[in-house]
Amino acid sequence: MMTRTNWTRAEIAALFDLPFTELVFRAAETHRAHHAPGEVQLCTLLSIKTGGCPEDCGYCSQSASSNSGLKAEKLMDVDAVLAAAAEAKATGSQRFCMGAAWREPKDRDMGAVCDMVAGVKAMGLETCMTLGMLSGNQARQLKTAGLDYYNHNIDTSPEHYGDIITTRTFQERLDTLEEVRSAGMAVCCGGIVGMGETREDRVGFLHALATLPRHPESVPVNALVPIRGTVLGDLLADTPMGKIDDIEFVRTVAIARITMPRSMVRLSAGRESMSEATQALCFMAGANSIFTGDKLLTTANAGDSKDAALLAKLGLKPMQAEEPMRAMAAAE
Ligand code: SAM
Ligand code: DTB
Ligand code: SF4
Repeated sequence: MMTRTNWTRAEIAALFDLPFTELVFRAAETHRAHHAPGEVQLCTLLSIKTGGCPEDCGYCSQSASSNSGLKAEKLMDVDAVLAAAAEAKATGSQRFCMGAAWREPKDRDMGAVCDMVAGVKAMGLETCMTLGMLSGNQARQLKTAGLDYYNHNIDTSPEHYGDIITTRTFQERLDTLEEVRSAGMAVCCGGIVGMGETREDRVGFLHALATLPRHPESVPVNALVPIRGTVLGDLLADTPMGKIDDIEFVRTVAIARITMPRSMVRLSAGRESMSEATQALCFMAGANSIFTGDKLLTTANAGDSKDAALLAKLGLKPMQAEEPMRAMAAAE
């Protein structure tokens, strides 16, 4: 059966309005129809170029316009990246995601970045990068080097986007996603909840993802990690903006699962401060991927031993490698 890409905002809003148990039940049914429900994909993140970013994303510690106190660093050496990937492989990770605090890569950095991709791929890990905007030529270079996935988040609804980021537009995000698709790579695209958005924004965010010409193969759903010195971190600490409600977060995960049935839905940033019970509800509602390891890009993550204990408690097993091209075919 073809995967639907013609969801309406009204349909998504109606899903949000369902009684919670009914919504989670429907999401769990969808999950079972398309995935092995007892398996969770493990992904590891590495910041290959930290800080000093010219973009002004209101949530991000790496923006040069934040006062997070993070020191800008140079692009890591290829060998150091490969050493981190080998460690991730040894701890059972399936995918290695490399992130750079760039608006877009400079052509002079592409050689090193492509060597990282080729080296990580040769270890038998799935490769993912997030480097900001890409030209068609850069996307093709990454594909040739062996890049399986490109992460580029739309972050929030088109209407809310300008309140969070002013240095680029929502449309520019979509343009890069198209270049990634044209180059033949799989797409990882999601966003953040808990940035002071309304429920209507959460509807608009999921609607934008679920009506892309092809659903992203991976959909990371992040809960804002509040970082002092960032616009949103300070707002959360100093005003009544408040953290996202756990139940509303689970609803968002459930609707991502229902509207994008074949995608991997990743419970991403924000897990560190989430209770085990909330995480368990997310898995029940169809989340089937997490970031493991002690660190995300610049902030703490739950950590391997905590995660292993949680998965054991819930009887969930790490997923075995999924062939990206098969995932892409399945998403059609
Ligand atoms: N510079 C690239 C870009 O923006 O596409 C890649 C790195 S960026 C840090 C990757 C994603 O991490 C962002 O799009 C955002 O969704 C997420 N992220 C960053 N800071 C976060 C925070 N404090 N809380 C939750 N998610 C965050
Ligand atoms: C995504 O959606 N979340 C990850 C990954 N893609 C690159 C990043 C989360 C970053 C959390 C804040 C930090 O550690 O700086
Ligand atoms: Fe730069 Fe990405 Fe952070 Fe935005 S989210 S400031 S583009 S590193």
